[in-house]
Amino acid sequence: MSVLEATAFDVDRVRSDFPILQQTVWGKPLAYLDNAATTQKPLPVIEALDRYYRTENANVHRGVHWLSQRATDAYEDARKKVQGLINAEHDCEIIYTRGTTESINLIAQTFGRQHLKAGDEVVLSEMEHHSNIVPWWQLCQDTGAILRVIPINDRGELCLDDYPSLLTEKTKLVSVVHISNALGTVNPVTEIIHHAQERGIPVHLDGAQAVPHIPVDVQALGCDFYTFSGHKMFGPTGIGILYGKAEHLESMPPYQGGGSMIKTVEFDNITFADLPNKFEAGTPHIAGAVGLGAAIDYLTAIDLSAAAVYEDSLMAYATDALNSIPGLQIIGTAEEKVGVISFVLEDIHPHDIGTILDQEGVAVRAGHHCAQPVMKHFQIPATTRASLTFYNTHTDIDALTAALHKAIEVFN
Ligand code: C6P
Repeated sequence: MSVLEATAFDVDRVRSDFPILQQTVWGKPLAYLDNAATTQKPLPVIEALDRYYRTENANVHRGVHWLSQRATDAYEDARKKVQGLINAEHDCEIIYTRGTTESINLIAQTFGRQHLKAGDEVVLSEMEHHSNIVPWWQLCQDTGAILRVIPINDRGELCLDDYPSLLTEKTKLVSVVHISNALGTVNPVTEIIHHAQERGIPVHLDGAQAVPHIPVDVQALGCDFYTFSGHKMFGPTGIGILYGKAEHLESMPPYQGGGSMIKTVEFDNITFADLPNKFEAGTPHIAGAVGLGAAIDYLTAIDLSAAAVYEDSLMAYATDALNSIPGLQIIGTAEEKVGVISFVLEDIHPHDIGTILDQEGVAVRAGHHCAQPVMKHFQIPATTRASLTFYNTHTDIDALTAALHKAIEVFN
């Protein structure tokens, strides 16, 4: 990549949109490298939340009054923005949830319960986040269905050769992560979907780490379900998305019962609302949806392809910098990798590393990253994880590297 390409993205201008990044922590400039856990929020998102509560707040879909109409319009406009972002065919295929976790639980408890019986199988991978394991495990406990697992290799890539043989007439769903939060691996989802759909098996993709980094087109992918969280893509916490093909969502039972999700209620008969309301019981996170819409506007307004080129060059810089530290081993060295660098350093516990880094103003995550099977594969209890996005800088990486040298000094 040429220097020109790498500098085409104006990171200083973008950073000025994120007030939280201007802070110091323990007297040091903040180097926020925990973006896979949650991203920071740009001013337009903060202002949209403020404006919503100052000028538009009311309940949605209920009132005839002016404010309620405004709140409903804002809530539904945001749904259309999500539809545009992932190129869903219909806006009713976009269901608001609390986040990826709730979206996956919704699929498991509705579609899963409807389609799985004893002996049936759900295919996952060894690199799943617990959110894409536990709901399926719970469902298997209840139904007698079985989990089958696509293994990973020592680079942290899926062993795709083993995948087609896992697909049988017993397989009722393939549910895999698009980009791994623990390793950064970008999975070959087109191939995964192709093999499954050749056999008529639906596919869910956990897109929690993908939507903030790469363009996602659910129609081009052809996946049946796609899930992600607002807070990992510069939007508020407590709002997430379940995309499902209308044909599935229409035939699935509701997840929760309550207001807004019904057509008629009598004590001996209840009929349910049409999509998407059938899956949105109770008062939703209206401000969250509005903030998510503002985050999508923000992402659309900055040059995302220039941001991706910049992010790639920063990943390469960070990988080289960390590889040059004696005793440091990167966990997850996939050919296709985005945003995440997990590592172990000598025998220093990641929590100790994380604490020392914090003293230097460097925010990373240390632990199993809710991906214990990944840790088991690499026979380690935990990693330290630096996760990057387009507002990070070479200075952030230099601060990380310097702080790691300090950690080595402290522990030797
Ligand atoms: N990963 C991380 O630090 P929620 O919490 O519902 O917004 O997202 C859950 C989730 C599901 N799938 C993947 C791939 C994820 O990365 C996450 C969240 C955070 O890696 C918190 S554990």
